[in-house]
Order: sequence, then C-alpha cells, then structure tokens
Amino acid sequence: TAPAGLAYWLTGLSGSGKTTTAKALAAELAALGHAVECLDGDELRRQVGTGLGFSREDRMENVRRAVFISGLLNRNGITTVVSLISPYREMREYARQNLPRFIEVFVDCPLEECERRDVKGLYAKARNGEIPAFTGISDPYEVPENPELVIRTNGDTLELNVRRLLDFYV
Ligand code: GGZ
Repeated sequence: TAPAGLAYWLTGLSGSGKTTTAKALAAELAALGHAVECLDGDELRRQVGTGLGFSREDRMENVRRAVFISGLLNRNGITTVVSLISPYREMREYARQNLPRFIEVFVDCPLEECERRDVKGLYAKARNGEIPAFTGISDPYEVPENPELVIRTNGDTLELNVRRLLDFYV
C-alpha cells in the first residue's frame, strides 16, 4: 500500500473531474488508515488566494502556495491530494522538484466533454468573452508528457480510476 506523506498532484482542465476524483481517492486513503488532506484549487483560491487572478504569474503563485502547504503536511506524514489545473509544465515541474514524494496524475478528459458538462457554466462565459484567459478556450493547457498516471474520466468509472491510483504503489 501507499507510503505516508505522498503528494498526489491532479492536473487537468476545468470540469475534467479533478475534484471528484480527489475526494474519492482521499476517502479511500482515509478508510485505509492514512492521514490525508485535499488541497483543491477552487477552495485554495478562496482561502489563501488573496490577490490572485489567472495570469501565468498568478497561476504560478497559486501553485507555489499549494506546494508550500502540501510540503508542510507531507513532511509530517500526511498525504495530500492536490487538484489544480496547473496548466504549464513548468508549474508541475516546480511541484515535482519541491515535493519529495510526488505523483503527477493527468486527469484526461477532452475539452469538448468538459465543455459539454459545463458544470459551473464557466465555459459558456469563456466562449462569450465574459471570462478572459480561460484554460482550454483562451489560455493554454500543456498536456503532461511524463505523468506517473493518466486517468480518463469520460469512459472509465470513478471507482476504476480510484483503484488505479491506489494500486500505483502495489
Ligand atoms: C481557468 C478558471 C478561470 C480561468 C475561473 N481559467 O473548475 P473550477 O472553475 O471549479 O476550478 C477552476 C478554478 C481554477 O483554479 P486553479 O487554481 O485550479 O487554476 S490554476 O492551477 O491555473 O491556478 C475554474 C475557475 O477557477 N476558473 N477563472 N480563467 N479556470
């Protein structure tokens, strides 16, 4: 089973299923007796995102704050499940370099499917220009080149994806 103090880093488009997968993974890890915390982009931005927008610099700062918090937890044996779009390779590389037990997970879902789901109505707003610099529409997402895991949320079930995340350390 997984060692203590891992950082599962879930990257992917808005609406790809990062948060849903993260919560399910954290619940399973907790049931297995792990100390675990979720660090979700949307919530982090509300709690410690003062002054941050969605420029490349601000997204990098958001990632830096998440890495800092994750590091504090991880070094005390608490596993973290971090779900941030983290759209640039540079950002994920920074996280990899600064978190000793880092697992990059690409939450893969085609843009068309994320847009079809449009759970929060953000894609519609991005399309009509109400939200500028929206990832996948008017801002880049650099697909991970060498993630430890790729999970697909259109097709594979949540249960299968969580199982694959847990089995990574078998
Ligand atoms: C991307 C945006 C934007 C723009 C608001 N681009 O899926 P959500 O809605 O609930 O979560 C997304 C969140 C993005 O936060 P992250 O901290 O994960 O992004 S990053 O790692 O790039 O810093 C999305 C919403 O905020 N959102 N505006 N322009 N997502």
